[in-house]
Amino acid sequence: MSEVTPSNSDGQAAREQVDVLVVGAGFGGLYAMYRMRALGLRVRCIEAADGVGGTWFWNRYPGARCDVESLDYSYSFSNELQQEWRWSHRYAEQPEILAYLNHVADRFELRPHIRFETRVTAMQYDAERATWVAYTNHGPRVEARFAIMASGNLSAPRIPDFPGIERFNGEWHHSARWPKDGVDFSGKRVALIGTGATGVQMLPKIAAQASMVTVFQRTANFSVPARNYPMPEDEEREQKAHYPALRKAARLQNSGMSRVPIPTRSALELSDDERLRVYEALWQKGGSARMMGAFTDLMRNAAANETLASFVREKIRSIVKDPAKREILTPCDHPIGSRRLCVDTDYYETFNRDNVALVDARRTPIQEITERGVRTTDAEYEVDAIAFATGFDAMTGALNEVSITGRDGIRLRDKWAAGPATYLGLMVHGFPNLFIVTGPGSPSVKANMVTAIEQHLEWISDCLTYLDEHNLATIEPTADAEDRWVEHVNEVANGTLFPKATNSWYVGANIPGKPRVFMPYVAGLPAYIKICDEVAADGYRGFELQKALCLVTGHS
Ligand code: FAD
Ligand code: N01
Repeated sequence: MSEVTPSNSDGQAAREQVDVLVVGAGFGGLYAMYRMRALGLRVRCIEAADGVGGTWFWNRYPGARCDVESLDYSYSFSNELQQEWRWSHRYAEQPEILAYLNHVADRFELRPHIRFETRVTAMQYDAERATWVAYTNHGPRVEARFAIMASGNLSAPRIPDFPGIERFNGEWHHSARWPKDGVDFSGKRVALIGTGATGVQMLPKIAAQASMVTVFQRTANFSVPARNYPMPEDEEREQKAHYPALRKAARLQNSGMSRVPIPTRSALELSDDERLRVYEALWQKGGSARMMGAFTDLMRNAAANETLASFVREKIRSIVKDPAKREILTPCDHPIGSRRLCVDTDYYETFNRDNVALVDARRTPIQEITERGVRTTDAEYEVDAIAFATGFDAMTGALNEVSITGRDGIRLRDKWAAGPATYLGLMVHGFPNLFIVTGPGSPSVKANMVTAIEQHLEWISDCLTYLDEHNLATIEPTADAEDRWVEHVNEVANGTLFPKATNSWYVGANIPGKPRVFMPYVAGLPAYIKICDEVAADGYRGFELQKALCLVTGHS
């Protein structure tokens, strides 16, 4: 499958030559291998974990599950796979999604391509040979014509730089590095730091076990109920009867989901009573995509958005009994949906338990971790364990953790010092033949990620076929195309309410010092797919295509 050249004095293989390097073996990396192999290319995947699954390998915290319905949050590329695989619930839990991804790796014989427990530490482009050289923390370096970064956009976990963590006497874990054997919180006092999508999933599970949970919340988020249920046979049968058509339909949806109706009217067209009935029905049905997709203008018009925001605030107030907790939990500083809308099971209800306390970490920020627990500006909270649900260096973290050097010695980290710049979220000027899956400037995190991942890898695979058919050696976006894409991404975002949340990870605000740039492309998946398809049909408009030494410029 690959050529390994032993060249060290101790006989250890020093260099492995393949056609395509894939970094990461999550949803993205697995499909990348499948597609590359289908093109007859030699592929090597490097994965830091000791198994496949990516997100679903690492995030083993209690309550972890998807919030896109599993019938949608799954691969579409094999009809046999989607017909045969059975999801137990509307939203599968982490172990089931991990089992699915293991099944995919086995079924399509992808494991032999993967080198596990190995981290890519640096990558360097050798322009003379038009080759990427990837250095790893052990084993041979990998040399490949093409590199696909399927390293994930929520895969670089982040613990805030609280001083003192090393002297804490209890145990502590980050949600995305949760122990495989789980954590027994029985009878323990637990601090839960962070109330994003992860924290809201964790809390009810931890509270059911621990003697006391103290939740540290900095920003109050909106959350809506999941209303998970065992998969009804008729629902599954119906989906499977029309699966190929439904998967196509998913790509015509901003959400990338087939099971969410496309909105047709403004929230402001309805009377207050009619609108409330719509929201109430959606609240009972559960799920965030249906809620945010109820009307055409929820993310475009502040008044429309406020109708939903006030509905959810009322729900929170009606559930949480303690007036002080209610006040702290009620979001008031951002439009609903402008930070990621959380999906929960009994999150707000859990604050009615006697063993759950809430600290407003905006009013009294966490200062340090002590031997005994967590100290804020006004108190020390003694605990036996700390659960960090403090998120990720999102979108750019995993890419910047690798020292990537492109043409003419440009380092990706330096190039992105003021914020990431890509063309289509897929490629970067100065970094030929390096593809990013769900990169900044792509819709990725604003859609069903599996749909977004499949679309990216199909585009990449078609692109490699084109290069081959036209005897082209390299592809790289022009500086101009990249600049215009970045402008377009910003322009689209500025036409929505997303930038109103100035403190979300969409703008990198959770990482001190990270440039505040809105990173996802929010025109919706169909608009994005249309642009990608047109670019390809137009001879890869905006890209420079190089044939051995002669340069062919795709017109733009
Ligand atoms: P990942 O799954 O993150 O995989 C990246 C892999 O690359 C990892 O295994 C990592 O170890 C490896 N890697 C990174 N850097 C290196 C390196 N330098 N060397 C070697 N290996 C490296 N999305 C949805 O659409 N719906 C959901 O319901 C949903 N739920 C989520 C729940 C959680 C808890 C989280 C954290 C995310 C969720 N997401 C969801 C987003 C999720 O990340 C994507 O859906 C999807 O799993 C991403 O797949 P990926 O292959 O692109 O990246
Ligand atoms: O991370 P987050 P996450 N002091 O960044 C807080 C996906 N996902 O792991 O909001 C105190 O959202 C921080 O506070 P603030 C999904 O895309 C999906 O929860 O910055 N608190 C916040 O409360 C999601 O959006 C699913 O003010 C501090 C929390 O930590 C993404 O992953 C499930 C702090 C981090 O929240 C990330 O979610 C889980 C400090 N110094 C995840 N620093 C599903 O689909 C940070 N915080 C179901």
